[in-house]
Amino acid sequence: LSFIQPPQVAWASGALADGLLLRKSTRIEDLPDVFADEHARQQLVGEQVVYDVEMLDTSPAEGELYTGVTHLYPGRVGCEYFMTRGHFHARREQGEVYFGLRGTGLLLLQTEQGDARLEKVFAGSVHIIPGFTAHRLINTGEEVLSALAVWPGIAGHDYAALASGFRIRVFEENKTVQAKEVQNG
Ligand code: PAN
Ligand code: ZN
Repeated sequence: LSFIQPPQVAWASGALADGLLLRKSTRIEDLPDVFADEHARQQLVGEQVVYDVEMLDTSPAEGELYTGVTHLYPGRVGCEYFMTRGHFHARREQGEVYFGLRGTGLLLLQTEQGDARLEKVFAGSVHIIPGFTAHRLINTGEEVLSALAVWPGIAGHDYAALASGFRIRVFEENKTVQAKEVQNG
């Protein structure tokens, strides 16, 4: 018998290798109305990538799991740190696990009732995202923030439910990280 060579994640960089990868880049122009300062966002429109997601091309069938790495680049729109769009799962009850690989940032979690909290993300951090909980990564550091995620193939993404924004926004003010509660967006 021969031994199967599995896909690989390089822990230090988060780079995935083999396993029929899918890649998706999200740029500033793909994120209208996501940041508080829409005018500042429009000034940055160009080819700037905010984050890349690499995924293993595995089955979406019920019971199967997806594996992906998000690389969220350092940067700000106005004073607000670069972040992912963020979503609930279309199948609300489905959870997910994130593992911090490199860089520093925050994972913003928000329930359907609107209760929001922030977990620190760093190399080795483990984040249990329960069902019914929206999630967004925020890069508060000066390096790339990379996180490995595992989630159910049937979970799906619902971006519309939080189109008007999460309850917390994170800004750099006086060289420090400031999280602010916002009313609606
Ligand atoms: C992640 C996210 C990834 C990109 O794989 O999809 O970080 O964020 P957005 O999907 O919010 O743009 C995940 O949570 N999957 O379920
Ligand atoms: Zn998710």
